[in-house]
Amino acid sequence: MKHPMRSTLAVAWLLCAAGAASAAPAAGKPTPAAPGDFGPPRGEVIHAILTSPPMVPPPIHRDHPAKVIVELEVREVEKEISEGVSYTFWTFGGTTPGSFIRVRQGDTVEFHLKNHPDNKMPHNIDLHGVTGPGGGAASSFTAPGHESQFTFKALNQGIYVYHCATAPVGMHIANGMYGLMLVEPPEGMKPVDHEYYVMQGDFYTVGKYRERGHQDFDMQRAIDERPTYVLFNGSEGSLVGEHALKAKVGDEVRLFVGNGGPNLVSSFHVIGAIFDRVRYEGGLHEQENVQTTLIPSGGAAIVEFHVRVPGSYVLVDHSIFRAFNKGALAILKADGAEDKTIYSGKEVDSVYLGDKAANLAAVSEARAAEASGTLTKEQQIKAGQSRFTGTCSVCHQGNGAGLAGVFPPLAGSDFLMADKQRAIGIVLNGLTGKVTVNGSEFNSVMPPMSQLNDDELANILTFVRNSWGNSGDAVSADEVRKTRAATKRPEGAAH
Ligand code: HEC
Ligand SMILES: [Cu+2]
Repeated sequence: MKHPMRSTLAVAWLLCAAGAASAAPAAGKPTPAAPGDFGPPRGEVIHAILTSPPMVPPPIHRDHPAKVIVELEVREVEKEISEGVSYTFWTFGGTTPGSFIRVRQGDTVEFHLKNHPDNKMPHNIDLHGVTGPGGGAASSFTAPGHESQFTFKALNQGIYVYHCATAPVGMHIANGMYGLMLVEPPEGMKPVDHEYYVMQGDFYTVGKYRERGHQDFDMQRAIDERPTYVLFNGSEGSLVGEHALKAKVGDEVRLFVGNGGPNLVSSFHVIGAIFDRVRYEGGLHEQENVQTTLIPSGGAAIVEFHVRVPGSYVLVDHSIFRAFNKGALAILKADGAEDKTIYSGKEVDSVYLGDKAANLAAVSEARAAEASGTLTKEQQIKAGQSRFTGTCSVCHQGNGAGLAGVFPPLAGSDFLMADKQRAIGIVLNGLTGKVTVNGSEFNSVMPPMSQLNDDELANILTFVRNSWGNSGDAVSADEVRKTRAATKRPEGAAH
């Protein structure tokens, strides 16, 4: 793991906070009463329930302001950011985004920030829902093995981001140190069928997208704002497959959607749904019938919609390369009866899910086998099949038959089987101009697929060369690597 310059830790941010504090109010002018100050806390002291994403703590049914104790522990943990790719996340509560905090407007919150003794870095917290310099940052600087405490009154209702603000601030946020705090209005929120917690973040690794193994944080990429990953809930797999959000037809769903950044603004969209209501920027105003809502870095929104037709709804950042090439994609799976009067049917999977719809177990198995030097052709075929879906199948079709006059067949293709080296080159670099496959001529364009990693491409071609009547030897990642290295590309287009 890389270490930041320890000597400058926290200095920049603390200076900032001190500057704000020294701006004294005009002498003699009384401070107007705060809107959400309902007096001193009453009743029993409450220990806040914190939840890991995508869960949200239960609604608060309380008619008075209380003293609420929040205990949040910072943990530096190694986790999977993508299949076969690990990353050292710095977290509030063990997850990225951090634990969800839910309090009532007017509550007095006694905040305890603990920094686990095994951690390497000091941390603190800036809660956007706090009124006061630094949002708590200046009072919560905590070394590993220590605990800080401060108290604030939750004056304003709304959905608020919190994040670490220890220098280098950008690095702490990029490593996953952000989360949401909901300050409920005194009367509570309208009940809905499901509440979920989703938060976007951008990540910067030394290796490229889906490059295997442990990946370090890349400071220069972060400064240049060129993320390797843009993710919901800190991992490509966090909200797909068995981890997809769930609902039933007829349900009303409320999503608390945050954006931790550190750099990007999110164009948050759910494919196939229209938001009935959006509390944009987390404020009090509502907009209705929204297709895409903008969520600033360090901001949040509350979106609500009804699920009326069963199937997969895809949550994306509609800056769409982020969804398909950097991971900003999550699924809400709705079960229930079809309503053909609203929508005639046909699953969205093949169009929008791409390889996220596939079972990744075969991919993990192949990766593990490759690492231990025991990879078999059968394992490559299975893993290749998962990646073929949504990558090649859009044109060559799921059964490899192609489309007469438009996309040549891969099934039983004499052209494909004649030259393995050429086939690797076609996938890496694309193909244009006349080709004759099984006696039929095609004259079209296949785009380059150089975004695929060496082993992904090797597995796909091994699958294709051993399916639908084809039979050939395996394609190795090494063969792909050599072909890639031998290809000249324009400056800046190097994959
Ligand atoms: C956007 C559509 C599209 C996608 C996606 C696509 N191809 Fe192609 N592919 C084509 C077209 C069109 C041609 C013929 C190009 C020409 O006419 O010069 C072709 C040709 C080929 C050929 C040589 C001809 C043959 O049928 O044997 C191979 C091999 C091939 N593609 C493999 C793949 C593989 C593997 C993938 C996925 C990694 C893939 N293609 C993804 C459109 C596509
Ligand atoms: Cu931190």
